[in-house]
Amino acid sequence: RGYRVQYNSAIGPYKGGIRFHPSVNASIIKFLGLEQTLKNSLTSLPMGGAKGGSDFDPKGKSDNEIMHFCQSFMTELYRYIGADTDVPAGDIGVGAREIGFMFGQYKRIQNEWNGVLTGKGLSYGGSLARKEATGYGLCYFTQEALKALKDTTFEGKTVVISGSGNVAIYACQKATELGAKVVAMSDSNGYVYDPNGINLNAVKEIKEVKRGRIKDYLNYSSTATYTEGSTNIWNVKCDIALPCATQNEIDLNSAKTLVANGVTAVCEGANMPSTLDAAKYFIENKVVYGPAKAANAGGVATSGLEMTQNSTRLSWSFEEVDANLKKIMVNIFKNTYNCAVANGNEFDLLTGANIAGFEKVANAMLAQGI
Ligand code: NDP
Ligand code: 8G0
Repeated sequence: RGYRVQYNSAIGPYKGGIRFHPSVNASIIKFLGLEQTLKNSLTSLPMGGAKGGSDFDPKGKSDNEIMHFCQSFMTELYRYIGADTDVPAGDIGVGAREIGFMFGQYKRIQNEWNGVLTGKGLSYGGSLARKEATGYGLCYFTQEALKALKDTTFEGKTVVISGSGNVAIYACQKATELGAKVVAMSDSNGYVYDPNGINLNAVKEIKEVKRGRIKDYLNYSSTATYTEGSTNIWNVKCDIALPCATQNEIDLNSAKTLVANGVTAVCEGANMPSTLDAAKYFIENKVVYGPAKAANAGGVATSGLEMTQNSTRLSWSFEEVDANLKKIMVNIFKNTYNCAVANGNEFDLLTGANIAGFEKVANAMLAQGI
């Protein structure tokens, strides 16, 4: 079963990812559509909010089976989307391979090249730094938040990252570049702990090339250990936690464990990884809590930059895209932080992001009589 929820187009064309995972249902796609609407507003780029997906399970399927599913999905979706109408992208279970198959099918049906999808390959309209953008942006946001709320940086910090997909991998890369040591990563089966720091090239080979399991990391490191169960990762002591897998992966119990172990910051790469009581617990305990709609907005922001490059028929350098991304993340932190302060609690970036994101959408709707 496939879904596309076009949640709000007050600010710009509908925009948001497509998820292939057996857990997908209408309720999940709707919550993601609302989050996307407020997040896209925060980016300051002209994008409305949407989300889509299917309960199709890509695990264990051949390239050929994936291609046929993507083509069938697009055969139903194409009439609802377009560069100025609704611009989907990847998400969980949908990466460059799937975007390529869907883009090819869209063109086959529509007989037109337009920037209808983002996250495209670099040879056919994709943007440099889109692949890295969500993970990098998460670290840029975290950096700003650490500075403002705790007067500290990534340097010398121990980091735990859940997931080992697109967001997790590039969050690991940037956190390491900024001087931190990432000691644990996971997938839906379990997590690996490597006290010497995760060897990211090994994770990239396992996940990006071989499409394997995180357990295979044991073949690449003699110092690593593997633990079954995806949410056990929050028992690993760390200064900074970056949940980058999926919704509701940190419940109140995990939040209490993280705080008891002295966590300084929890910033969300995934969408709504902390349950509401977990998020409130972080805020009450003055943890630097970066809510998803602000902290992971770098991905969709860079998709916005891909749309700009497609409409102007230009392609920017990696450095140019990355510099724009950084500027956008700093600005998102500022707006979120200012709204949190105005609301009476500088640690409540959750309310700050909701207010900052909502006000712009509401004003745009009022102005247009929607
Ligand atoms: P990927 O498919 O590349 O990776 C997902 C990772 O999370 C995998 O390691 C996967 O493990 C794990 N995972 C997925 N579902 C579950 C689950 N139910 N329980 C435990 N682990 C799970 O996806 P992305 O990295 O793109 O997305 C990760 C999160 O980030 C999602 O919440 C997504 O919405 C959000 N996000 C993504 C953006 C992007 O640009 N890609 C932008 C903003 C937010 P396994 O392989 O075992 O399934
Ligand atoms: O590029 C996008 O529109 C996109 C893709 C995957 C996830 C998200 C998100 O913001 O959650 C956006």
